Amino acid sequence: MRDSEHHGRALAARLDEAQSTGIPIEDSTDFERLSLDEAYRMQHCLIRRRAERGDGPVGVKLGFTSKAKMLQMGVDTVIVGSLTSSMLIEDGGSVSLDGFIHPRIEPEIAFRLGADVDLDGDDAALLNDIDGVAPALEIIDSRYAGFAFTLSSVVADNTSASAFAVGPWQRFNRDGDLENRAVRLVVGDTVRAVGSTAAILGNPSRVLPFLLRAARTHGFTLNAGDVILAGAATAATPLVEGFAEARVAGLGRTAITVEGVSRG
Ligand code: 0L1
Ligand code: MG
Repeated sequence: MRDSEHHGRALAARLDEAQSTGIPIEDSTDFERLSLDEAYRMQHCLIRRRAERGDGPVGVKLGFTSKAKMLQMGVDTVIVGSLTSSMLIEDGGSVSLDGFIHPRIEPEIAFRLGADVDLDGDDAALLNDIDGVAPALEIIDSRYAGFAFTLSSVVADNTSASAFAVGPWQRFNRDGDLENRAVRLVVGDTVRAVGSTAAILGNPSRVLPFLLRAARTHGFTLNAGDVILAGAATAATPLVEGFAEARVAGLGRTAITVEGVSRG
């Protein structure tokens, strides 16, 4: 095995260990030094490790899809992470804080793929392959101490992906209007954020061409049945014990119960 490959695998193992033990990585310098290509390769390595223990991929997520977050991070690119089966919380189900480091939650729009995607298709191809849309919640949990990351380190850390819930699917109408739907996030029985789907690149459907390009460039596959989390419609807020709900006008809601005590 080449030295660089060995080093990459060792770094992926550190991220995997931080996720499974709940002990954050204090010194993330090695992850910050990665190029974007190396960071995506590390993310794929991390996902292969999960798949080897039966936690296979079930979709993808996009991050930095709001202009506000791009500006905050000083980046002009969306990032892509992988969703795996153990991250899925059943709609109406519960999750324990015990499994996280310093979790935050955000309201999202989810798309579902009705067919395997031809990555060589044109930008509209992916839009044609979407067969469902739903309100969603995403729990993000950086594996770095203090939630501190750079573009490369957060991509290596699977874009902080940690858990997600999806509400009832509705048929996706590609000409339907997902733009400017009111979004409300309740956490711990308090309304924590209100916003609009317009925060997601002006319209959540606009993330799809970005995803197709990122899939081509960075080696993602997009398969029938996959969930696509399009990005957050409001800022993320700390996850606390109690109830959490995302409600999207005209789309419905998804809710989960949060139990236990955070380790963070
Ligand atoms: O889902 C997201 O928008 C998160 C992207 C990664 C940055 C973060 O952890 O806040
Ligand atoms: Mg998100």
